[in-house]
Amino acid sequence: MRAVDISAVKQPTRRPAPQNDPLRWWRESRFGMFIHWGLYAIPAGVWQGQRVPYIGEWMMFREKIPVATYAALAAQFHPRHFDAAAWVRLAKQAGMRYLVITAKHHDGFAMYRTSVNRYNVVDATPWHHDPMVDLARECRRQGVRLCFYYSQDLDWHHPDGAWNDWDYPAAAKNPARYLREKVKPQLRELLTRYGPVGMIWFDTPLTLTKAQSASIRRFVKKLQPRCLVSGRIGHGLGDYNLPRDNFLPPGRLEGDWETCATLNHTWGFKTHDHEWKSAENLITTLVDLVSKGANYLLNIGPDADGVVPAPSVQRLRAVGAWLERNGDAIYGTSPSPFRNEFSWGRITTKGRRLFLHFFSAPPKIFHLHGLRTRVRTARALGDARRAFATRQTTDAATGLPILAIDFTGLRFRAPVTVVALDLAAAPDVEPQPLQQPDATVTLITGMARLGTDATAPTGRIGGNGLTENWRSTDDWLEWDFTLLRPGAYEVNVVTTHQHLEPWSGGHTLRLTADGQTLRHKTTSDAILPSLRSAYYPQIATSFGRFNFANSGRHTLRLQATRLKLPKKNKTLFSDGGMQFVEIRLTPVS
Ligand code: FHN
Repeated sequence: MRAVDISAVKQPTRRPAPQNDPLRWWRESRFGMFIHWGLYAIPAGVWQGQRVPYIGEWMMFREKIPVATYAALAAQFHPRHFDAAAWVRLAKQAGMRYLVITAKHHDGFAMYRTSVNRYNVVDATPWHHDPMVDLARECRRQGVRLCFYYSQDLDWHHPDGAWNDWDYPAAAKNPARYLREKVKPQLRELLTRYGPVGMIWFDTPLTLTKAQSASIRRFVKKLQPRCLVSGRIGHGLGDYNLPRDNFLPPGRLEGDWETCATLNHTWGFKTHDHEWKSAENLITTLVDLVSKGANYLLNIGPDADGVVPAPSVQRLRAVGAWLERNGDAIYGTSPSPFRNEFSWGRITTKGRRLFLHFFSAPPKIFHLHGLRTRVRTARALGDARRAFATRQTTDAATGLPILAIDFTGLRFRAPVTVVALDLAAAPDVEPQPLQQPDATVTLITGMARLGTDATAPTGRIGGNGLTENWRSTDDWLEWDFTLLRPGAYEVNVVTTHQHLEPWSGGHTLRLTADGQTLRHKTTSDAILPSLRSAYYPQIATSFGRFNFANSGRHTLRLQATRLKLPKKNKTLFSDGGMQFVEIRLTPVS
């Protein structure tokens, strides 16, 4: 199956920060609504009586539907229940601060009035109506930023757009003409007819050159200088980064990120996709992403009548109810000062405030390792009357600062209870991996030193927190970490893969620490029960045990001695190298 390679997209690395930064509203928002709505909502995943696998909006491509046949769907598009005010209200109720709607998806059909051709919702449907006018008005009225999704490369309707080779011979395609005749004129319409646009959410850059992507970016900025450009403009030219769809990173990311995600599995409406993520899952995912420095752009796929599926509405309202109480720990926050996740939950910060997000009831005496800043008070969010007693000490053997909070009387409210710590200064933490109060140590890729036995490494530590292009046995990753308890530790290595790709295991890895060596092949021994595993299974391989005789600083190195790389160097979803995530050390009883 051909699918979309987002991993190949080079991402921007710069982080602009001036007061007047156009990214400011986006950083403060943290949570947005994605809407996939188009002609694909009519077949809704069923073509000629057959359920078509894969995401609904890819129907035309999957079935290689001729342009004329697909275009005929437009005659059926008459969404009697479309209600822009209700859609925007739903975004507000969910606590979402911006809205990104498909103005043109890969099928090439414009969901707004365009003068470029008649293949649009006003000219080609019996509805004869431009929903973007209503949405722009409602977004303005209700205080939500309006943004447009635009597929700038894949276009299965235009003869020069990418990836329709069943109607148009690939060799005859002229992408420059497609940009000139369709993309730019349509962007001009979007950026001049609907008032200020928060962002153009470009998607799936696969064939355009860097110069072409740059010219699209310039075009947008000339028309609306403050309009953002999503990372999927390609070639590192976006204003912020996007990982692959539904991706949750293993730890905090550097720079500005946004994960876009589905509520079930499809983006465009499908009648038979009923696997809805629970409200608990959505809330913890929001917390997880924000704590790691990423926005959460969560999708709804209204049906062809304009109705948002009831399970989506119900779940979004539940997220909104949680945000109503806990929004202070999400909006306008910065990511956790610690790079790693915690088994108990996540952390966000705002100035001198640290928010502890508990995913389950904390123990009566809760410990946090590595916070150097003095804590003044600890209070549950939404219940400021009770202050919890805190005590800060230093571990004599390692010098590690340890905070203890007495949570007697804390009422845990599922799925996430937030406790705010007011600090004497902005949080300052130990930067290296630390043994956690539950005695585990996790060594994530993002906290490693990259080195090589060759002159320069072939592999990289990717911006998304996984290894990239890991295809050399010369390269290694190394961590210094602090251990409080000497003893024997089980060692698990975690690798991953994209859900539509097979896992590539069978690499032989060597781990060395304290003069000991463990060598093993990556085998799928267990899939970690992690939020991350839903789309990117976190595959753990047991490597055996290390014995650490002393507490204090230790160093562990990982190096491949044999990599089992796929014959095809690059696949659509990965660069073909080993996708390493982390090493977990767990004390033996
Ligand atoms: O191919 C598209 C897909 O249909 C959907 O729009 C998602 C949303 O991020 N983007 C592409 C796949 O990554």
